[in-house]
Amino acid sequence: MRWAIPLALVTAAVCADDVALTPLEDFEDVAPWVKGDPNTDLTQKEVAIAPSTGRVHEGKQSLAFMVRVDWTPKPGEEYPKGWPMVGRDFEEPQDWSAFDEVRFWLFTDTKATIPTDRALRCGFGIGGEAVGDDDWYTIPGIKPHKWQSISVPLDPRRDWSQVTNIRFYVAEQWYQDGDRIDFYIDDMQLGAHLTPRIHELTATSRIYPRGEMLSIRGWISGPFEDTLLYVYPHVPGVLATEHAVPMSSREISMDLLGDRALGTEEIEVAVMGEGPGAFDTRTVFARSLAAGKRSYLSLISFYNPTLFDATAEGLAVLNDSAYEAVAIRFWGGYDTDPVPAYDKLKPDLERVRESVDIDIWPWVFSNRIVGRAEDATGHSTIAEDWAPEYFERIRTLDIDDEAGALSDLLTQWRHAVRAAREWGSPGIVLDLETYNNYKAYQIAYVAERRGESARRVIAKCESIGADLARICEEEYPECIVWSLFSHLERGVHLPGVKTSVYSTAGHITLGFLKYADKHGVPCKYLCGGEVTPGYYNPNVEQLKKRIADRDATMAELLGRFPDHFRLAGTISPYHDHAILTWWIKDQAGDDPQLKTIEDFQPMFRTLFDAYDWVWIYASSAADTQPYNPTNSARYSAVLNAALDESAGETN
Ligand SMILES: [Ca+2]
Ligand SMILES: [Ca+2]
Repeated sequence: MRWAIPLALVTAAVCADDVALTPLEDFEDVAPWVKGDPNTDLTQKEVAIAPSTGRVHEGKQSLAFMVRVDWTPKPGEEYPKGWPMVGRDFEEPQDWSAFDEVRFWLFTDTKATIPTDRALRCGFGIGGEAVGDDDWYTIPGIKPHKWQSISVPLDPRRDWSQVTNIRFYVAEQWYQDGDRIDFYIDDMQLGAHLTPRIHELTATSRIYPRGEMLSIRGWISGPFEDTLLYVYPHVPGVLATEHAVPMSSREISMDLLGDRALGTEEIEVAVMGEGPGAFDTRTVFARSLAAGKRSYLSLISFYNPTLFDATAEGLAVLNDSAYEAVAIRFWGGYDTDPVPAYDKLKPDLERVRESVDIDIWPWVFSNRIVGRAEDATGHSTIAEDWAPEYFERIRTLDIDDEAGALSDLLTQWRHAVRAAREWGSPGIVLDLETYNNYKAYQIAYVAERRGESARRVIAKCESIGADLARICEEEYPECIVWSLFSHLERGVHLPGVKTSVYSTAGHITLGFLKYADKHGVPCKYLCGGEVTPGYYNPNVEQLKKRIADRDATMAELLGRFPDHFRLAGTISPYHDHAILTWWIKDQAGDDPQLKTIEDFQPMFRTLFDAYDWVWIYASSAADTQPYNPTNSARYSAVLNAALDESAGETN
């Protein structure tokens, strides 16, 4: 094997994990290190720095970075909760392009609780620039009172040939007022990987026409010369075929075209040299979409009638529309009436089923269990005189059914699932928006308000999700649950909880998926996409970027629940940009690229290529009026053209 090891590394020490280390900073002279943010404030009273001979990992001294959190506003200070910082500038730019990581030793001395998500960040400035907002590295797993070896990866997509500074900072708001934290830093080294490693890997087929291709993107660290990238698309029940390409840079870029991508559920990537055995392997979930398949299109809108006011006359326009489905509210998001017995609904169920030819999906709101609080931030449509007694009884979120709201929700859910089965509908729509109080999404807020641990709130939310899945199992096992959003895009870390923490809605989703998986219920759960790709994107490029980003962030959970978890897409189109108001006006601005409904055809096409299920959110903010026959015909013409194109049904 011939590795192109840079000359600088010839004398470097090779440590056990296949990394050659070169000294960078031993802190035996701390004169180059200064406190404060050179761009804003060098005085920072919250910070002191000093050489330390008491806590040393190497040589005679280390650097002490001492932070005294102080939220009290001071004269002339713009931000009382500031960003205590320490750093050094190099006299000459340093060439780090041969290296893959920076290592150092860290000793943290404090009586304060060290936040588990963010406690200390570090970054490196290039070409005289400050560290970019996206380039800060959050040092994970900091423990007090011991020396820890820290490794900061150097992003292989960046040019590291002109490094000009090193910075460390904390944000005062990560801590509590009055907290004292002393960080000791010693023995910084540059590390070069002796063998290639996979730094990042994503795969998606969704941003291309159906069946066309699957793209694999990513980066390796370490040497790329003389390496081959092996890609194995895993198609269930089929022996994996391999595709190999030599690496010509650290960037992974491989496209599997047509048949080679068909039916793929997972991509395994291996970085190989000339010898046997892989240097590194990684598997990423990537389901390729079937060619020639037509997306299932639903209209989910507050223009839709409810179970109790829907009429054949009102719904007739949908019979000739592009929609295969419509969502009907059984009870509104703010409904507090006693839930009727199922038999009482029967006349309405029969009348509505006979009123329209397309699929009807019952639509249920989990806001029923969200309490109203003085400090609530709720949906802006909540009226002043809106009946509060029911919701004021609820302690933030009725996870223990103390107010009976959870029982009411589960009864509504059971009725709706049963109705979907009796109607012959594919499933039901779940709206997890906490309209009464957006703070009720936060596990920490709910835990604090209820005086319970975060872990207990998470377990209770997951138990609600499990109840929803169990009711599907009992009433309609094949039911598709189409959530408007799943809230599984991004997990955070909370003190005392080892795994990723999502919102309360996210944990209801997770509870559903876990139950369905464990009990082999043949139901499915669709993440609707209200969060990503979101209702509004300004153009196809932005929409495709968000679709690819979503694949990257969701791959792990899609791979964990391959039989149950699916992605759906959404969009909130409009026919006249000049009449936009409210949130959609805020996003589109005065001169959007998308001006008329006809301009949306490539947007629709992109969504239909990306997802087997797509819903149109017809908003009142765009005065869409989907039940106006003229509007319906105009929207449907564009939607049908895009559906035909995506399914390959055009001539
Ligand atoms: Ca030292
Ligand atoms: Ca301060």
